[in-house]
Amino acid sequence: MGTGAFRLTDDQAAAFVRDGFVVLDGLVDPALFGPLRRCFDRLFRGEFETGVEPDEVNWQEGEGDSTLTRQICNGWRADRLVAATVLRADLGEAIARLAGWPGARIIQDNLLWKPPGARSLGFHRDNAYLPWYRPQEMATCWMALDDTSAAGGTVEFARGSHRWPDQGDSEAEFHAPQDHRTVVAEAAARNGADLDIVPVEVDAGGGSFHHGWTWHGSGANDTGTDRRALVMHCANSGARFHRPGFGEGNGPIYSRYAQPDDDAMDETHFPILWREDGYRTPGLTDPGRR
Ligand SMILES: O=C(O)CCC(=O)C(=O)O
Repeated sequence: MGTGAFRLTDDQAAAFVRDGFVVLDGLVDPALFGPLRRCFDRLFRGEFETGVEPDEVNWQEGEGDSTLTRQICNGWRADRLVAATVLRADLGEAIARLAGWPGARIIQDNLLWKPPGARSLGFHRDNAYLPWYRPQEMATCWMALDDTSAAGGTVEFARGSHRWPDQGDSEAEFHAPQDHRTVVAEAAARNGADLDIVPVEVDAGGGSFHHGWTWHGSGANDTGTDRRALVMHCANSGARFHRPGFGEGNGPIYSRYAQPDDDAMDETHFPILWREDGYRTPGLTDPGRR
């Protein structure tokens, strides 16, 4: 990206509509690779710069299973540089345009760290975990902080799967299933579709955007190098809580931010990154302006 803002091309937007994802280079300024990797070190050690704990901490140094992919969700609440990266207006704009929304707000970030030898993440579709808000949609930007490869367990997408009509998900194991592709193979068969799996192989700083109904997951890291990724999952800027879904998907974690008598999503907890009328939640930092 250098220091300029990211701008989506028409070809990239067309690929997203056709395939349910698009792979690209240059999403993250190389000057931030080192500082962001150090954020991963700190957060997985339990050092939270702002004093606020992330919403989900699934791995910590000294306690976590060394064969699992390390995961933290909403690290932006804990760390200012993570916030400056996953709350970027330019990426929010790209996500909103791809999803066909008037704007984008952050729902969840993921710090994913798959060290050498770490196991897979099962195939899944993000929208299936979101019965707690409406519209029940997510669109995502996945940013690699290391060079990625199929052998290194990079994220992989089933091309065209966002258009498969049968949306009946089997509740699959997310962390380290025996075969991370079993559920997507079953889904392809239910839909009479050919399974075309595409790994995101990019240099550090590259990555992808994907649709909330696109099947995706990743294999084990069979290389000798780390695979770290920073992920921003966004919703429509106008999203509101949906109480009947609070107990399902990841609702029990995120619906704690609802007011007792109002379904509005508070921007303190789910900031608006970009809206077509020029609005952005006040006070959000951008990289380089910490
Ligand atoms: O990085 C991965 O392996 C999975 C990422 C993922 O599930 C996502 O970006 O939605």
